[in-house]
Amino acid sequence: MRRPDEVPGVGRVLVVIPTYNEADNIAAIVGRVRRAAPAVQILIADDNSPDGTGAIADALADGDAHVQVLHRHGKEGLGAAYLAGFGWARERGYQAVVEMDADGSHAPEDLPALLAAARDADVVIGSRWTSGARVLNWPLRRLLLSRGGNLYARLALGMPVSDATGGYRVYRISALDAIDLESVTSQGYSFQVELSRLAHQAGVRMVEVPITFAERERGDSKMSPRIVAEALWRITAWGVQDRRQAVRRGLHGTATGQVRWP
Ligand SMILES: Nc1nc2c(ncn2[C@@H]2O[C@H](COP(=O)(O)OP(=O)(O)OP(=O)(O)O)[C@@H](O)[C@H]2O)c(=O)[nH]1
Ligand SMILES: [Mg+2]
Repeated sequence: MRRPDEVPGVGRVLVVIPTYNEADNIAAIVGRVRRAAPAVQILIADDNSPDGTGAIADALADGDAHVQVLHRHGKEGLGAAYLAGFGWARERGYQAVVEMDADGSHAPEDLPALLAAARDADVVIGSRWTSGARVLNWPLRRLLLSRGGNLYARLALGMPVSDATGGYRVYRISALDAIDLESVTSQGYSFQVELSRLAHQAGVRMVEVPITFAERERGDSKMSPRIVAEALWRITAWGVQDRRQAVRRGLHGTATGQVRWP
């Protein structure tokens, strides 16, 4: 018989929600996740937000056994918060983790579709740029940044992923085990690109599912020119590295690894 805290075909799932100053959003997003996917557990990974998000998270956890909080010392970026959340999930025997923003941009109502896709995949990317997806209320400059960033990532890294920068994803723990997470150095958006690249190179099964993405309504974005610059130089450096490796492989006549892509 199926246990009530297991997602069919996937197992125990932990939704990791990183937060920095999301006091206006965290209760609403947790409530929506609980309604949309009652079987999952939620971990709020808060970087000691000055606006008191951590205390609100504690109150939510006190009232609901499906909610837990990871208090971190200070702001270290999205990537570090996710890596800590992934480690937390692995230590506690979860079979899959979900990445989700706290600001409502990632609709919890799309989560059942992502989890259904995870039955036959190791990584599910909630995509803004695949057929059937919708992007609501985004200003033109953000649309252009996302489209341009994804085009550049695809060209530089040769990944068949339409939304490599997107942060609404399901990872099976077995897929994370196949990736050298110790090598991950990204802090901002490039964290998503770096994980896409490593998953692609590891040959795990990746699929994209269309999502409805909405601009945040409350609170401040943590997007900054520094985060964009980090993504740009890292993608460029990875592209150069991949090409050098391909040339070396060609010189030594080594066969390339097989990548499964349903
Ligand atoms: N723990 C932690 N969470 C962070 C940090 N930076 C951002 N976040 C969270 O990561 C998620 C995404 O951040 P956003 O500011 O929404 O960034 P974004 O979605 O790329 O930008 P917008 O589209 O402008 O909202 C949110 O839940 C943030 O609270 C950080 O340094 N530490
Ligand atoms: Mg956001």
